[in-house]
Amino acid sequence: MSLTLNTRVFGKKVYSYSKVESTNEIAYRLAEQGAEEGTVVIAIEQTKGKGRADHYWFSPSGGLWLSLILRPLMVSSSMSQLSLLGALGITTSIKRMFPLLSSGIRWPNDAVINGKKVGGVLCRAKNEQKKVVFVIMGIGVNVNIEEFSSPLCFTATSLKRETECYVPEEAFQHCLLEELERLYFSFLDDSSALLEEIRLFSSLLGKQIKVKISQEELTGLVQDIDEKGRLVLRLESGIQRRIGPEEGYISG
Ligand code: BT5
Repeated sequence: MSLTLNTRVFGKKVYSYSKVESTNEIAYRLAEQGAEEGTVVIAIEQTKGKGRADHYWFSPSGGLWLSLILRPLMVSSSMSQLSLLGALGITTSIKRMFPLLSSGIRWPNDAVINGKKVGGVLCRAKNEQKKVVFVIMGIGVNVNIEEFSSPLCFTATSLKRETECYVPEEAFQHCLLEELERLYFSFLDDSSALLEEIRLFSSLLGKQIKVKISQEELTGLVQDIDEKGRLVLRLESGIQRRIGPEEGYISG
């Protein structure tokens, strides 16, 4: 894999750190100061890596922890699909570098290999009058992490664990930025093309799952992911429910 970065805008400006609390926080501040679309903030280690809803994100050295500044011309309601786009970018990068690994997307923001989480996405937007001013797309990928302690050891994996080889981190980072740029501009151009690719890599389609929505837990069959990035679930009662990416998470 070449070390050249073949992108037009993503990663042309990179802020690199050895240790930070969270790359998302730094990227947010830079975006407020006017940093351009495609600017990347990357760190070897995060001490307060964040997941959704203030979940923690385990981010020791050996992983790829980066945040990308986006300035899409879109209404804030379309922004929910960007987490899926990020998860798809992780998945297609894994496919490009390791075609034999069976990686997929687990709605709404996970990249998985054989059911274990290898990467996650956290998007945070600044909106004004229902329009997006900027989005910070935070991406975490367990590249060369060798060990996870409990309870992560039951649910997480890394590229090194799956391939049993050291993975060149810079090559993976370039591949990821190239895939994210391709998907992002294709999405801005025609969101239906992105949806097709999301469906193709979705590990949940046709599966029986449990989704937690605040205090409620729903069980049903995943029928589709719709044009708004919502999970289309057929409940045991036969009723169909559409669940937005911010509304719930898979609990089983
Ligand atoms: C996510 O949240 O998956 C979003 C992860 C985004 C991380 C990136 S790293 C760069 C940028 N800076 C940040 O501070 N964040 C972003 P969520 O779907 O809520 O998943 C969080 C859950 O995943 C946790 O509650 C754990 O169960 C699990 N988890 C934590 N660390 C993990 C890891 N390294 N690998 C796999 N699973 C992990």
